[in-house]
Amino acid sequence: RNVSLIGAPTDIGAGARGASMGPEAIRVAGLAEALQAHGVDVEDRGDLSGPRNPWQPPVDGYRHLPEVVAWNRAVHDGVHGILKDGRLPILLGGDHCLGIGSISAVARHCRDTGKKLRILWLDAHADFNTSALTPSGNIHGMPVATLCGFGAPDLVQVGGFSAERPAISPKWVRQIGIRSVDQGEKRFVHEQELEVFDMRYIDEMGMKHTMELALATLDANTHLHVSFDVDFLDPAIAPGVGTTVPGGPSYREAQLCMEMIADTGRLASLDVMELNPALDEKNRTALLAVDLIESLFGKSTLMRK
Ligand code: DIR
Ligand code: MN
Ligand code: MN
Ligand code: MN
Repeated sequence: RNVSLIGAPTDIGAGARGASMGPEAIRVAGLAEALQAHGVDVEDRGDLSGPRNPWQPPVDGYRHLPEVVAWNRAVHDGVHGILKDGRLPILLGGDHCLGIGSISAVARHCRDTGKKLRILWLDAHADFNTSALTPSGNIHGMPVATLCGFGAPDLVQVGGFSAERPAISPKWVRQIGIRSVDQGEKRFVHEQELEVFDMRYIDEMGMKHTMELALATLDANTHLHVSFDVDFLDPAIAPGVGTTVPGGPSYREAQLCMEMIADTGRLASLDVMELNPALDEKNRTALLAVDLIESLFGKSTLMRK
C-alpha cells in the first residue's frame, strides 16, 4: 500500500492551544519509519499552511469560523490530491475540526469513483454539536454534524457539497469510545440516529463484539475511513490531548480495535487528530499513536488466518 502523510499544524477549532504541534510530534515519534518497516511505501507531503490562531471568543456560536474555513479548504485540497494519486492519505492533525476537510475530500472521491463510504469515528466525544447547541463555540466539537449538512454554510460547502446534498449521511458513521456528549448534542445524536458504541456498550459487550458490529456489512467496494481522535484513548495512557475524559479504552482494547480494522483490509484513509504535545509527557502519546497506527496497518504478534 502507498501512504501519503500530510500535516495540518493548527489548533484553530480547539479549546486549548497546542494541537498545532501534533504533526511534528508524530513524525518525531517515527510514524513514517514504522510503516516503512512493515513494507508500506510512505511519502511525506509536509505541512499545509493557513491562518494563525487569533485566540478570540466565539461569534454567533462559532470560534474562529473564517480561519476554520480556510484551514479546511486547504485540508480538503491536500487530501483530495492524495486520493486522486491513488494513495492512502494520513492526515496529521491538528484539531478535529479538520475532519471536515479530510472527510469531505474522501466523500467527494467516493462519489466520483462509485465507492461506498464507511466512517469509523474513534473519539471520547460525538463531535455532533451545532452553533445553536454548542456550549463552547469550538468547532472541533462540530465536524460530524457539519459533514451531515448541519453547520456553517461555508463549512458544509467544502468540497462542493450543500445542506441539501451533504458530504455524508449519519447512516455511514459508526462512533466508538464515546463518553462525553453535551445535553443538546445528545438529543441531536438520537434525532439523527447516529450509531454510537459508547463506553457503556464497550464495557458490557466488549471491544470484540463492538468492532464486529461497527465493521459489519463492509464489502469489496467500501472505502473505510478512520477518524482517530487521540482522546478516544484512556487519559492514563494518552495524556497528550486537550480534552481528556476518564474511562476510555485501555491499551489492549485500543490494540484490538485497530487490529480488527486492519483485518478488514478496507482501510483507505485516516485522520490522527488532537494530539497536543504541550500537554504530553516526553512524547508518549505520540509514540502510542504510532504504535496503534502500526496495528491499523496490519502489525500483529503472529501471522493470522
Ligand atoms: C465539547 C468538547 N463537546 C464541545 N468537544 C470535543 O466543546 O463541543 N473535544 N470534541 O475534543
Ligand atoms: Mn474528542
Ligand atoms: Mn473529536
Ligand atoms: Mn512500535
